Amino acid sequence: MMKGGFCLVPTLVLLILLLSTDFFQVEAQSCNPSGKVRGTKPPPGQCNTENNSDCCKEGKMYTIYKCSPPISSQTRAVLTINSFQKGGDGGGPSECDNQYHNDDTPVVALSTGWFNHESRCLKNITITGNGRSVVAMVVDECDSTMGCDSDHDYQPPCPNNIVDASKAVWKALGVPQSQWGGLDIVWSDA
Ligand SMILES: *[C@@H]1O[C@H](CO)[C@@H](O)[C@H](O)[C@H]1NC(C)=O
Ligand SMILES: CC(=O)N[C@H]1CO[C@H](CO)[C@@H](O)[C@@H]1O
Repeated sequence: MMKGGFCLVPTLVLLILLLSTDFFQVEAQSCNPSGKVRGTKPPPGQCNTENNSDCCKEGKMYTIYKCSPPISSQTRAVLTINSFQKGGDGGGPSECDNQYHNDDTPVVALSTGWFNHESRCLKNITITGNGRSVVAMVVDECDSTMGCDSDHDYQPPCPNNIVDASKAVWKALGVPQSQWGGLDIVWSDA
């Protein structure tokens, strides 16, 4: 009896290992998660919920990434909204220049993989969505590798396919204000 029981466990472990190895081989060309962070409850006064910013939920696990999907001439992404002004929901000043930016200027933050260690800092990208295009400057990183801490205003880690844009970008694309928040777009280096 006991012998059979002992045998079953290693067999299952082996099976799971084989299955997960297969899975990672199939997914190898794309971008895999690098882990998870556990949400902590924002302290009072933290996490600016202006324009429906997401706040971390205590105990919830959030997936983190060090990479983003491969870049093409028309890279698909999700456009989100952020304030780059002092006191806005973007937390501290922008990583590229340590400055705040007026939300009436077209500026964006890119997910960590696309931000690519500041290599796109202060460069322009062309964003196409809603049938229009706009040129915007990259000023910040939308951090996919961490979140749910004071540096990130207790917001969850960024997904790895985000162009996080000031309201000027949304205006330029002609998206009605009631729909600002999540839009499928494509972007390319300008
Ligand atoms: C980016 O675009 C802005 C306005 O469209 C322009 O003033 C600026 O010179 C551009 N920057 C680069 C690096 O091309
Ligand atoms: C992030 C952002 O664009 N914030 C806006 C939220 O909504 C108010 C009211 O419409 C605007 O004044 C903020 O600029």
